[in-house]
Amino acid sequence: MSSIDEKVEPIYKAVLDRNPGEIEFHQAVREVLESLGPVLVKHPEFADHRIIERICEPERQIIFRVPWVDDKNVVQINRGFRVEFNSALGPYKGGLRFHPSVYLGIIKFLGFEQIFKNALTGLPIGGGKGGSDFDPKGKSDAEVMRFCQSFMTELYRHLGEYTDVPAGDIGVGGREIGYMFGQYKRITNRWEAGVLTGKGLDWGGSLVRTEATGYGATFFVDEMLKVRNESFDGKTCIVSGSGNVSIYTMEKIAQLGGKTVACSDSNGYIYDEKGIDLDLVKQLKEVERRRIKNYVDVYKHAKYISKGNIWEVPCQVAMPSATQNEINGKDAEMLVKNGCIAVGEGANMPTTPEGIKVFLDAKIAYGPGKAANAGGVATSALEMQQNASRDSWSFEYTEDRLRQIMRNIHKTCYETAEEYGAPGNYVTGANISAFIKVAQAMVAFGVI
Ligand code: NDP
Ligand code: 2IT
Repeated sequence: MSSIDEKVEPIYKAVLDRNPGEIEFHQAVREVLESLGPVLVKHPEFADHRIIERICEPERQIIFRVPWVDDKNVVQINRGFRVEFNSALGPYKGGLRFHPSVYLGIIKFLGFEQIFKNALTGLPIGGGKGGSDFDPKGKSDAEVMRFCQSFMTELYRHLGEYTDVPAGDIGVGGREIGYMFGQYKRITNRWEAGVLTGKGLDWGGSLVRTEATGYGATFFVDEMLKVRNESFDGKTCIVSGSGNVSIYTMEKIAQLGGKTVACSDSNGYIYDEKGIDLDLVKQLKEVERRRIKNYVDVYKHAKYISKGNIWEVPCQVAMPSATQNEINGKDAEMLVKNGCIAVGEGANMPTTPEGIKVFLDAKIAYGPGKAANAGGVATSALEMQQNASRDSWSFEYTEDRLRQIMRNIHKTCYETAEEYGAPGNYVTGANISAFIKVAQAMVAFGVI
């Protein structure tokens, strides 16, 4: 781990004391605070206004009971969260995660990251995140519907197109957004498109939103490669996960001439030296909701490695697209040793601090999540824009906007890193440029 400036250290200590046990939140805060020492030298007004202290404290945290009845008529109780972290730049914006590991510390790390990610998009969105410890795996469609309806029956009062606009994340896709939008509409008697993003195309959704995070992350890596006079053409790639972000990362990699040979789920990974057949992955995951191991039922030449470590597969480009802390220091060393030259994070905080250090020391192209995966939320903001004007844009136009946004994010991070004496360090570039944007708005608003 690198060090925190002595002026910032007491702020980090206070975060640890005030948020005991929330280790993922501590990790996310530390990574940003490590970049901020030089910012306070150039902008002493941020210290005078105690901007860092304020940014680390969510504006509002909502925790609620989510009771529902399963198919056996048994009452189940889950816990729901929405952390409305920062609204300096726009309404709270960020996804909902349904996964058994969810607790306040996970939602706070994600909400904190989201503030800076959203600032990088250049679009008017603040940062928030929510979710539940509900596990959608093995649940029937009717159970998922009843859960989503109960979740929204509490959450709706906190939402609104100018207040807080959720979307998907792990375990929340088009189906869940549909159930939640339906319940919001029923309770409020308002057809308010701008209250959720990731909607279906027939009822206010945007083309490209489904693809956006994966496409955007791949565009970001493409930009990093261009700086090095490289491209995806002919590169062997590894993409962890096999959900929304992973699938559309693999799709764009293929379109840009790369070959993905491995992807995974929480049980194991598949290796297909001929290149993953994406139509089959989509059929298994999006249509049939099955496991990635079922891939080898169709392709006998491919291998399924149960409980294996996907990062042991040699590659030139790695795109972690499953979950937090999926690449540790040893994995990072293995990747670098095996010839990996670029890492683009589709997932949020997938690399541990030790892993990040390995990538930065090796001077490979490393695109941190808050920059590389910002295409999803950026396209959510484009969906809000279409909803506000009751318009819908073509696929080509929307993808062009996304590509341009990712180029701009890359440029901003690259130039800010140079300006602050850390050329090529996209972590520094992303943290500093995003922080300054949010901080300037907060100074303008006074003490609120
Ligand atoms: P999905 O639910 O569609 O897919 C998640 C994938 O990751 C699945 O393959 C899942 O495997 C795997 N996974 C989830 N949790 C774990 C775990 N604890 N250990 C190992 N594998 C795990 O989610 P998304 O694709 O939407 O999200 C993936 C990542 O991208 C997350 O970090 C999310 O925060 C981030 N992200 C998502 C955006 C979006 O627009 N959806 C935008 C920006 C970032 P299994 O089925 O076995 O659980
Ligand atoms: O982590 C993320 O940026 C998301 N899950 C997408 C958030 C959004 O509002 O589209």
